[in-house]
Amino acid sequence: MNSADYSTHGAVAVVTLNNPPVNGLSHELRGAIVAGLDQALADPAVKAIVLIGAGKAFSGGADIREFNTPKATAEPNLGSVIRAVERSPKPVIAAIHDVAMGGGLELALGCHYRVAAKGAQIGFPEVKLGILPGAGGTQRFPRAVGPETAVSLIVSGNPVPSEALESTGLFDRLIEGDLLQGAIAFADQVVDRRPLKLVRDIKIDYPHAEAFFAWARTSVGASSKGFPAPVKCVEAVAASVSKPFEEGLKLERDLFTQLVQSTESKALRHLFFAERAAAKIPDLPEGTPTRPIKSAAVIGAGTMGGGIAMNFANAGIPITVLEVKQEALDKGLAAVRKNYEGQVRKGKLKPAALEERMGLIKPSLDYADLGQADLVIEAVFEDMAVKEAVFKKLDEVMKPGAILATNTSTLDVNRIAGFTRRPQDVIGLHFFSPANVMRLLEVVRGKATGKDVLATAMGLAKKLKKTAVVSGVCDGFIGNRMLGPYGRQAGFLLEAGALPWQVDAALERFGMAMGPFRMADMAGGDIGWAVRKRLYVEKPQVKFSKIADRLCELGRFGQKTGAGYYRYEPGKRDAIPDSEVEALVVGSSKELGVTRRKITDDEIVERCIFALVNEGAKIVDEGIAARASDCDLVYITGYGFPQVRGGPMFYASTVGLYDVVRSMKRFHADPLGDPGFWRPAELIERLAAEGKSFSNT
Ligand code: T1G
Repeated sequence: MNSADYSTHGAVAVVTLNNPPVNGLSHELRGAIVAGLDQALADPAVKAIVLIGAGKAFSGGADIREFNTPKATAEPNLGSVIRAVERSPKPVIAAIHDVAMGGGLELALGCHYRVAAKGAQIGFPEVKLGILPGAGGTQRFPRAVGPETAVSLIVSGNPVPSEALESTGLFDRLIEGDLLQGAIAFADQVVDRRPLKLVRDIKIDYPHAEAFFAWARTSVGASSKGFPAPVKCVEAVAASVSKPFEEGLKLERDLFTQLVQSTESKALRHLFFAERAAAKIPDLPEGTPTRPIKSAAVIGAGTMGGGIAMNFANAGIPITVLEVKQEALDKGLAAVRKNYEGQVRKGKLKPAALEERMGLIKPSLDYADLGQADLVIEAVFEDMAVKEAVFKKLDEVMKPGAILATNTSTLDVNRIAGFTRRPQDVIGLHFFSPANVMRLLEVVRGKATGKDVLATAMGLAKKLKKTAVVSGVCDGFIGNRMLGPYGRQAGFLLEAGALPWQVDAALERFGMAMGPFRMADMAGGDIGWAVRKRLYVEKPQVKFSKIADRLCELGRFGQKTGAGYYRYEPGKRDAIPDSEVEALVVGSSKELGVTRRKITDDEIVERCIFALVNEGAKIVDEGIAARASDCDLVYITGYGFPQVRGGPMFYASTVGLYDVVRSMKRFHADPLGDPGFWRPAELIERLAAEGKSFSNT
């Protein structure tokens, strides 16, 4: 493994890339490819060479496991391998199946010929890692497919199937049937063709270059705010038209070096690994048996229930939706259909697919209809008494071995499991609204949850195309628990001297998709009010600004009531600063005897973001989250934290934990509304003292 196998078929040598799982171009594999080439060149009986991939890919690109290690650039680096291929006096044919991405596609572009099976994913995902193709892809790909197609694929980072590029010069043939046999037959046909043509020697004749690249720079720049890589991709591709190949290659290398050292790229690469790490559960061995999920059910056809049902229908899993009243059921299914119709209008869904998916969603008013489902998800009102009634009923009707999941966003999953005689089958599947859009799924593991149930939930998440993060049981799990101190600190800032629109603007300039007060108005102030009322009883030591309650007492729940922290014109969602709220805020400070002071945007960002970080560290300390990067993933995929900052914990590491702790101590001396708020988490203090960052956890 992590090598290249060599064989000959008549006059054709075959070098097979073999580095599971996707033939990442590791240092060992790169050396093995060159060795295979040399062996073929040294054999006079060999007239042509085929490069092909073992397993499920030609190559998924550079081996990401070597990132940030010396091996990534050790010779032969990918550029050297590609030059060795180009300098071969015997034709080299790339035979592509399943995946040719990133460096894998760059390797293929260095070959004299390329043949492919239909359906192979062809693309350059580098931009999603905050970099650009760094082994000649920005110079060779435009020469093979034209500048416009090259800009589209390199800037988007999304792969296309090989047949979509059939009309370009990328492939010399699409092979039906056995790829290897087809490639060998093709090699036999071209074995004597001379001179050997190289993609790098193609001169691009593109009269629209100036206009196209001016447009591309403007439009890509506008749509990639905060992400430096896409615009640099355009620059590199432009050079393939305006400069000789070697000069273009040098520009690509310079741009790659700038990007790979950028904080944005380090953040995006951190998230790439975080997403994969989250799937690894320390005490859940690979290959833990799972239960088949051939059918599902959801209790409740409200916004959440309907969105959840869509996830299953989108994945082709039939799902029964149960309500207590026909009217609620009809309303819920109508909302689902309306959602799909919107996707059809936008061209994101074919009309036939709409009916197919609606056909997978079966409405019901009778629990007996659920009995044979493999999984049921409760998505009813967030009240423990209601959950108790539902789970006792589910315990009666669901077949043995069915998984009983709750979509609760904060309530104790252990208590819910206790309402049944099968706590090992109970788990939390916390979807985020709108459930058919938001990628995050918090998988809440109860103390009794079976390992097979957990493994099944993780596999289901992948099938539903969700980013699953495992959480232990605590109030708010990971995301909402971190949101608590963040919102409390924002409230205290209002009493100290800030206004809602200043706090929101500061955090949105930092990169948050939505500031805390606009978010509260969107979610509905009454939701938070109910949680605070529960906490006033259960956790009286947790202090809150009274401003939120004051607004709720006035019936100002946000968008749903036309006024909250902001006011809203009828039918509009634009948040308009409101002098009534300003008067209420200033009045609150006066009542508290607080002399309002100027609050800078920096202080707003530090106090709110470090509040997230401190709670995240406590969550890791308590083992609720397995690692700090899980907290990052939750905040990026569920709460609109800016990707280019890598998540709250990664951001704190880039600031430096020593400085974060110093800021926390400064805030502790001026705690605003809660003297106990700024006690640094043990994990942060320990890492800061050791000069470490969260990536060491
Ligand atoms: N190297 C090593 N391992 C990789 C890998 C790679 N490039 N890509 C995926 N894996 C692992 C992944 O971690 C997982 O491992 C397993 O393969 C299955 O992945 C110079 C510098 C290729 C389309 O960014 O897009 O080339 O968790 O579940 O759904 O210009 O993986 O099972 O242990 O995603 O079938 C550019 C990223 C690198 C490719 C397959 N390449 N990967 O999807 O499987 S930069 C990428 C993907 C570069 C050059 C630059 C997908 C896939 P495990 P999976 P999949």
